[in-house]
Amino acid sequence: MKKTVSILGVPMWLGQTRYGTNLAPDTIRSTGLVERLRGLHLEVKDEGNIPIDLTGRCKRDGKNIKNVKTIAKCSEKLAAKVSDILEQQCFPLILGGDHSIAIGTLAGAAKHFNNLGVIWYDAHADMNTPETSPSGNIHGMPLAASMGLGHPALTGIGGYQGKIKPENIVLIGARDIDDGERQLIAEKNIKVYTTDDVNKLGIERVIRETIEYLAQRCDGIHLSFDLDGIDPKEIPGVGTPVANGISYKDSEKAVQLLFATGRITSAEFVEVNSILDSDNITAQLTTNLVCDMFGEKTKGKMAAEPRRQALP
Ligand code: Z70
Ligand code: MN
Ligand code: MN
Ligand code: MN
Repeated sequence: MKKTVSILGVPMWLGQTRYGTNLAPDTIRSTGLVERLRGLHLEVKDEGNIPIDLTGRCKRDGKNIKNVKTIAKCSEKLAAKVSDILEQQCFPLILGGDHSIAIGTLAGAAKHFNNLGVIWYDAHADMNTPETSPSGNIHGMPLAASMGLGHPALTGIGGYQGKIKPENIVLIGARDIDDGERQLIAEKNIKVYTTDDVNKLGIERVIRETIEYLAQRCDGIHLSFDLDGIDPKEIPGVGTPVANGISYKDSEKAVQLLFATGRITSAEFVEVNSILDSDNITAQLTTNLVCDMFGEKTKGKMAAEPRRQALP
């Protein structure tokens, strides 16, 4: 069966403080994403953007958490939409927006699986709670919220708690981890590959180990790709650049290898900031990355019909 790719934009920026991530879904589209995916003989449906209500915007709704009501509202809409897309047997391709949107994506996706695995490709762990967060920014909290930790308005999205089990998470590229996050990672024994690990082991091995690790339990895998996982020298348009990132070349290889396993059931690309970007280069590279994921540079056929292949 040929799967339809359903593109959904989430123009959210209130998970952090820099305006501009809200523009990314459309700037990414403007670089020709839909046309290129169709060029790979994929069925593509552009579902447009989730409407975001900015009228209720407030700075701090509670203790050390910003814009929680607006983000919770958006997350509910997104969760329902992602769930619909999966119900229709389509592949959700979500374009952020800041990383707070993962709360909604995961709430919508996880209920379709017994054990949804998550690959968190990011410079950050995004595992803070209002108690541990240095910023109160919700884009630093989505993975904790998805595990059931943090503000109840976020952990309860979709009407259930604990979407993702800690043993079904792999972090790749993490290199700016806060104390509270470090504690949580140790306590829950969460698997982490830093950039140094990637450089030492090679990206092929990291991806092979990741899939082997998750495939023990998981019946679906979501790829949550924060562009700041890539080195900021190559990806200028992100709000929180962190040095010593994974190279674009390795990242491209990573998404190709992951998708080629046939086990990735949804994906999101987040944190592109079109105001901080320079000449849309980050939006353009994001489009390239998405197209590479679907096999643009490998085998055209693999894109339409991902097969389970042995990894190198
Ligand atoms: C920090 C916080 C973060 C993304 C920055 C930063 C979190 N750990 N996440 N950029 N995508 O404020 O919680
Ligand atoms: Mn992130
Ligand atoms: Mn990040
Ligand atoms: Mn930090």
